[in-house]
Amino acid sequence: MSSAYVSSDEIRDQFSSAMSAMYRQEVPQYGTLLSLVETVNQEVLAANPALNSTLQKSDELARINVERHGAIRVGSASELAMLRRMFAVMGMEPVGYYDLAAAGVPVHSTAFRPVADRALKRNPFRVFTSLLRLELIEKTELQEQASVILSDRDIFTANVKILIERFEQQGGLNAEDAEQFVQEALETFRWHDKATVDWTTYERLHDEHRLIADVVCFRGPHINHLTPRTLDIDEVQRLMPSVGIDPKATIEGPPRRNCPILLRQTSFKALEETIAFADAAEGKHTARFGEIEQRGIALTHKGRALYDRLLAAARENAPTAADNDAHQAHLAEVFKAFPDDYATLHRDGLAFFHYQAAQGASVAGSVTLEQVESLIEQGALKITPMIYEDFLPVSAAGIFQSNLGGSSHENYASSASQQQFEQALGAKVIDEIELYAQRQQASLEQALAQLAG
Ligand code: OOG
Ligand code: NI
Repeated sequence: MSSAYVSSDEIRDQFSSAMSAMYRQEVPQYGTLLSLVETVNQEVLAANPALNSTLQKSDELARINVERHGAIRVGSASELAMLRRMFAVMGMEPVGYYDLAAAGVPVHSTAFRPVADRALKRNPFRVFTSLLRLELIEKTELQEQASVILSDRDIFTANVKILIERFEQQGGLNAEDAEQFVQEALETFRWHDKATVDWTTYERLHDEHRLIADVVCFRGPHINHLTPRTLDIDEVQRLMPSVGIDPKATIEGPPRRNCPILLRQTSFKALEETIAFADAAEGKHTARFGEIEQRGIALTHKGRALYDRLLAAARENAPTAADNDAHQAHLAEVFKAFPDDYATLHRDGLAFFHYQAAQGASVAGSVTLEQVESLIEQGALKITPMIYEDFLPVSAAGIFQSNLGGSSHENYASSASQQQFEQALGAKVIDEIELYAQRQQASLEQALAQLAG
C-alpha cells in the first residue's frame, strides 16, 4: 500500500534539518551566522508588515530560517551516479549544468533539487554538486595517483545502498526505513579530520589545485557549506564582522532592486582546520564555510542574456577598489538598463510568472497571447514572480574562489562538457529554463480555464 511510504518531500525535509544540526555542531561559526540571519530576518519583518503578511499567507514564514542549499564535491563518475540515486529518494533531480573550468575551477556541476511547485513549496532544499575533472590535471602521474586514491574509497554506507535499492524496487520507504535512510545518508556528508593520504601526497595535490586536495584526500565529500535564506543580504554582509565573522569581499550576483532578480549570495571565508595525515603528520586544511542567499524572479532566455551582458559589462569596467559598497553602487548603475517593475518584466518577456484569475473575473471564449497583457492591465489576471531556484556560474565561481585562499588558478582551456557530465551522472540534466517555462504555461492555462469558468 503506497500510503505506508513516507513522501520524498518529507524525507528531504528531515534530511536537510539533520544536515543543519550536524553542520552547526561541526562548524560553530555557522551557528553564529544562522543567529545573525534570524535576527536580521526578524528586523526586516517587523519593519515591513506587508512582507510579513505575504510570507505568512504563502506559508513561508514558518520555514524562513530553514536552509535553502548546501554543496559537495565528488571525485568520480560512480560517486556522482550513486549520489543521483540517493537524492532521488528525497525527490531531488539533477537540474542545470554549470561549467566552472572556464573560471579556473577544475569541476563541472549540477544542482539536485525538487522540481514540482508543491515540492518546492514544501522544502526547496538543493545540493550544488560538483564533479572533479581529473582530466584537467596536466601531470599524468598525478592524475593517475588521484584516480587510484579515489577508487579505493566508498563514500556510501552499506546500509544506505540497501535502502536506495529498496526505494527503487518498492517505489518508497516506510517510516522506519526513511528514518534510517536519513541517518545513513548523513554519513556521506560528515567531516573527517583524518586524511586518507600522507602529508606529501596532500601537498602535491594541493599544489596542483587546492580543490583537488579537498576532493581526493578524505574519506568522503564533506558538506562544505549550508546556506539559509536572508531577507536582507546587504545588512547581513554589513553585520558579519560585528559577530566575529569574516565575509568575502563582495556580494555575488545582481544588485539590490525593487524587483529582485535571480540570486544574490555571499559567504564567510573557509576556516582553517587541523588535519591528521596518514603518516601521522599534522597539518591544516581549509574547506568549510557558511553562506547566505536571497532569491528573486527567474529570468527567461532573453532576460538571462540581458543579465549576462550587463554583468559582463560591469566586470569589464569595474572600479579597482572592490569593496562591497563600491561594487554594489557600480552594479546598480549598470543594471539601470534592466527593467525594474513586474509589468514591464512580463510585457518584455524577460521573466517568469505565476498567474491567478482575479476573484469574480471572467472572459468569454478563448484568449490569445496579446489578450493576456490586456487581461493583466484590466486586473482580471494577476501575476506573481516565479522564484529562481537554480544557481549562477559566475557567482558560484566567486564563491569557490573566495574559499581557495585567493590563490586563483588560471582558467582551464578545456571546454564545457555536459555530455561527459551526463555520462558520469548516468542521466540527463534537466534544462532549468525549460522547467520554468513549463510551470508558467501550466499556471497560465489553469488561470485562463478559471476565467473561462
Ligand atoms: C560550491 C560553490 C557554489 C553556490 O552557492 O553558488 C555554490 C562549492 O564551493 O563547492 O555553492
Ligand atoms: Ni552555495
